[in-house]
Amino acid sequence: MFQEEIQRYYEALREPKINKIEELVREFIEKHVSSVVILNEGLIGAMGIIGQEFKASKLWVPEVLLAARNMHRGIEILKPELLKNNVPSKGKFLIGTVKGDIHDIGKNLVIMMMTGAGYQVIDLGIDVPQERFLEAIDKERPDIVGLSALLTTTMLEMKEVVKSIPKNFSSPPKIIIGGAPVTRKFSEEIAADGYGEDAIRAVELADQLLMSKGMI
Ligand code: B1M
Repeated sequence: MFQEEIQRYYEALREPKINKIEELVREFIEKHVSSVVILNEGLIGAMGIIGQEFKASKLWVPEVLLAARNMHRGIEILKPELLKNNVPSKGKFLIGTVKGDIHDIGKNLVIMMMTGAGYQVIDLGIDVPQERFLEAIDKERPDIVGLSALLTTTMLEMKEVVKSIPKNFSSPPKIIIGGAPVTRKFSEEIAADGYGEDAIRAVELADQLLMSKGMI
């Protein structure tokens, strides 16, 4: 995508009127731009600029909240395009954003991609404490558990959840983690089963883990 096009996504994310982002995403779908390009370069690219401006205190929380609302709407419009290659159910995937963290755009993208790839998804939402993960794992018996975190502080909460799961279950699910501050190194340090750099890699990783269990 050209810089001017990313700029249009940026402007649409900043716009109080929600129809701007709706029109822009539809325009690009009609122009046959790949849905993955619209997502990664348009929407996520523009949100990256918002993030830099937020960090530099050029934007404030209400403006970022507005961008998040618009981003959710843009993703909603893109969803049918991203889910076009629907396949039969592969396994159960339980996911949540960890305690203390309310960021959910990335988590929702992971959910969308996992659903599209044929996983049955249980979404625990945001700000999910360790006990809630354990209760839900006990009840739902997922094949894979996903943890998302966007803050360097809440990343540490992932460690606690990862530590507690094998202690509580004789046949524990595989655990994958992700979110902007998370790295492969960190996932190794806390003994998670894998790290998904983005939503598409999260699906690849889940497939690999289920394959290693002989499930797909
Ligand atoms: Co927040 N925020 N925020 N924020 N916010 C960040 C994360 C920050 C980097 C901004 C900055 O300073 N540059 C910064 C964190 C700094 C740090 O810890 N290092 C920050 C801060 C400081 C805060 C507050 C503390 C601000 C304040 O109140 N003073 C506060 C914290 C609230 C809390 O959680 N307790 C806060 C609040 C908010 C809003 C509510 C305003 C809003 C969130 C709205 C919402 O999510 N519904 C918000 C937003 C929107 C952002 C930025 C601008 C954008 C995040 C985003 O949605 N990105 C963000 C800056 C940035 O990241 N550039 C920022 C797009 C999204 C698609 O990417 O979530 O990374 P991401 O998901 C990716 C991958 O990471 C991956 O897949 C996705 C892409 O395919 N992924 C996974 C994610 N989860 C995965 C799980 C997996 C696998 C892959 O497996 C399970």
